[in-house]
Amino acid sequence: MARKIINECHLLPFDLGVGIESMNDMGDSSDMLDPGIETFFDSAPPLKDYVSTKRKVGEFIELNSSSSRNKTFRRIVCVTSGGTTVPLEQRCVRYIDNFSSGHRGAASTEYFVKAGYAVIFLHRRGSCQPYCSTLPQDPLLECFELTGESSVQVHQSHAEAIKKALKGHNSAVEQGQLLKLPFTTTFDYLQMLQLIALSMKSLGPLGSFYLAAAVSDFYVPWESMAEHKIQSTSGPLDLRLAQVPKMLKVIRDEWAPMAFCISFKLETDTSILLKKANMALRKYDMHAVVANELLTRKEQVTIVTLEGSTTVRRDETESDSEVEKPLVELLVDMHSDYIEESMRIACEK
Ligand code: PAZ
Repeated sequence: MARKIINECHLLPFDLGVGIESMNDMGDSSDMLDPGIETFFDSAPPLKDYVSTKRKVGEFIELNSSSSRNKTFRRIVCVTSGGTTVPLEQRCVRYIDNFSSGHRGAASTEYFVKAGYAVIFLHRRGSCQPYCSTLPQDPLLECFELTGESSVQVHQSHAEAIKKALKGHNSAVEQGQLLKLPFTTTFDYLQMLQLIALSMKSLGPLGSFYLAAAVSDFYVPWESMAEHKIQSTSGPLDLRLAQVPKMLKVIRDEWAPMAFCISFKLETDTSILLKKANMALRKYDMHAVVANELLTRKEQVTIVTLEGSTTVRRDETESDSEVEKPLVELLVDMHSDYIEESMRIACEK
């Protein structure tokens, strides 16, 4: 169980002026960005749903930080999940993909909601969804049966699983604790992450990032990308990929400097995993880096912090237990300590 009840954040000594108006006045942070980041955003095709996404995020934050809700503020975590794609053509037929089923992000979202958080679930379109892990693997149509000319019912053998999934999902949405936003490309993902982070800036330490998405390290800049389908008749394909600028440090330095930030490090070679996680922790000024190895990622992960590292494991005595349960519980406790410490410092000022 998470050590502290987290809805007890009554009036805080931070500026939580997160009305829709202030969301709209987020300012243009581009003058502060490093040139690689500026180039990336300048050349990216604009987000199709920018206006509605910004509105949804603003309303979600407003709902969960509104003092009209019994003068309590919910913590908000942005969980990123799934892999980003790198298109090779502007009218995309082919793309490079990053491995991630989205299970980590989807399962973690459920545990964050259970712990009282409001979750912005920024996920790869079509990847695993919260509350859906127990749904039958059968093709969709095999879950239902026709019971008349115009009536359909869930097949008895799947009824319990679907009822459980619906209950969990609907309750999270009705309580205003879940906002699902899909991305496909690295361009979409990073623009959405920026929008969300800037919107969460005013939450101070109550905001958090749990960055489990597998984000491409390389991309084809939009202006050097073929417009139409690349023709195989032109012979072998030479590709030059530019490096995707690292955005983790920008979240800490500019977009949402007070937010509690957790990133993930995936490796296939265990001998370099902890070293790489430690490097990321320091280089990007994360509060914690979750280190995981591809084959054992569902069994155990190691949380690396400046104070040391802790390995958490799935409870092997329970067949359906998930490593995300102890992982999220530990991170929730760390977030509680971080908020307490931030409040203490703010009160001393
Ligand atoms: O999505 P999934 O459950 O199949 O896998 C999760 C994961 C390995 C993508 C995630 O835990 C992770 O490490 N993400 C960051 C990957 C990276 O190093 O970029």
